Amino acid sequence: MKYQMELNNLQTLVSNCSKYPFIIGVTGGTASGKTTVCDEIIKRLENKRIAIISLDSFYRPLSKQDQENVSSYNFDHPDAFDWALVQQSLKNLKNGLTVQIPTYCFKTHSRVAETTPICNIDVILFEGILSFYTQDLRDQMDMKIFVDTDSDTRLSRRVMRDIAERGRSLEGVLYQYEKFVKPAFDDYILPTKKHADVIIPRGADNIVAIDLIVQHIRLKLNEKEISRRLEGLTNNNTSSTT
Ligand code: UZR
Ligand code: MG
Repeated sequence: MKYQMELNNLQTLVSNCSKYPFIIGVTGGTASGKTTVCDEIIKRLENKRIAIISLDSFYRPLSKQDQENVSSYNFDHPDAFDWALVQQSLKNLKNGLTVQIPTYCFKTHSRVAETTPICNIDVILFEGILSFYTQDLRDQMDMKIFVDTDSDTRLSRRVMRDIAERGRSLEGVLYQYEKFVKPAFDDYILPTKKHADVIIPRGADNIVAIDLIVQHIRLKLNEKEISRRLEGLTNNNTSSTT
């Protein structure tokens, strides 16, 4: 009897702990360090059931006409993303379902046949320049992080990265930045900062902020574990008393 009461109390205590994945949205301007922040979080958690999902995977495939004029296509505008698919994917993940993440190819500007299945995950880091863009997406997130890195730093990183990794010219990178990247940051990305729970100044250099975030995630994972064990206890108890 006493055992049952204690069990009921504990159950009430953790009833708000979701058995489903803890979803963390990570946003910020281009080259702010979103991916690095995610990597640093994963490194500290030593928990294998963590996945990073990138909004880049949900770019819309380009039409033939857009492919022909690809230099004037705006990849930083919200219209470039398949919001219906990304919203449905995050909703399904939140409900514990297996989701196939599309693979977008930046060479052909299309989706390739191969997808990445995500299932049995405790923590999902959903990162991208517009990952807080819709209310629907924000509603699925348990924590929202805005990586706030100085715009000069971001531009210089973007220049280095696009030249080294994406085979672009300096002129090309600066043209794209002025024409698309910067206006999209001002019009669509910066306004989503108000939705953040945590704003990280200096991005991945901010070890204190990353450690604090990791502590919070650990707490949530512990609560989830307690919830799981309690459920096991309850099930055992029910089956042994019936
Ligand atoms: P982040 N992007 C590329 O240019 N090529 C790729 O293969 C992947 C992304 C660009 C994208 C956007 N726009 O400006 C930016 N384009 O990277 C978003 N074209 O990614 O937040 O990591 O900078
Ligand atoms: Mg990135």
